[in-house]
Amino acid sequence: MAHELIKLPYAVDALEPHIDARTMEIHHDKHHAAYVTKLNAALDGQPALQGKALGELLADLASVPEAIRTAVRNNGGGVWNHNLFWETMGPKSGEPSAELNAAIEKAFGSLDDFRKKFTDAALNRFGSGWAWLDVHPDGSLCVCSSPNQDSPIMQGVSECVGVPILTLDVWEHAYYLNYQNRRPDYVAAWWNVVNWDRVSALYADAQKNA
Ligand code: MN3
Repeated sequence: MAHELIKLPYAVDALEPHIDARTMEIHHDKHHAAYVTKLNAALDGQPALQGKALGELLADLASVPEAIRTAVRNNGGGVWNHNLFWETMGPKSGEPSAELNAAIEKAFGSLDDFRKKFTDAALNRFGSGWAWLDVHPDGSLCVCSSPNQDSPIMQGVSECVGVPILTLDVWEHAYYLNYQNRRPDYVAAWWNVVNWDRVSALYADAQKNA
């Protein structure tokens, strides 16, 4: 069972002017596709691992043979993280559900305070990586960032562990064409395309599965 490149849930130009079509095209069709290809190459000849769902595989990297562990961590993380990234954006931003909003207020004080904290995590991530909003097993929320393609679902690897419900790619490939070195402008624009309906649904799921 090979892993597949998911389709974008909207047109490549749907997030304009905040994220331009050319960036979306290259990011999805080239960068994300390459992670899928390299993940499948790493798992070649490993039927037991190929049969696992990606999230399950990444949650238990210790069970992956050492010879391919780094390739699975980097490329599997690259596949999983981008899947969530595409899914939690959209042309219609909306607002958090009442339940999610209450959890945000409890953890951060207000939606604005949450935005500041998440933005800081995205801006302070040195080099390439991701910012995250995670749900802990007790339903509480936390914000963190990770380097490279690491993810909070990677137990024993990531410093921040939890169920991610929102993520932001801060690799330069995510913004360089339109924003060049201006990561703060990219992050500010990205808030306009956060798909709060989807993030709220993921929060509800994370509660159910806790
Ligand atoms: Mn990326």
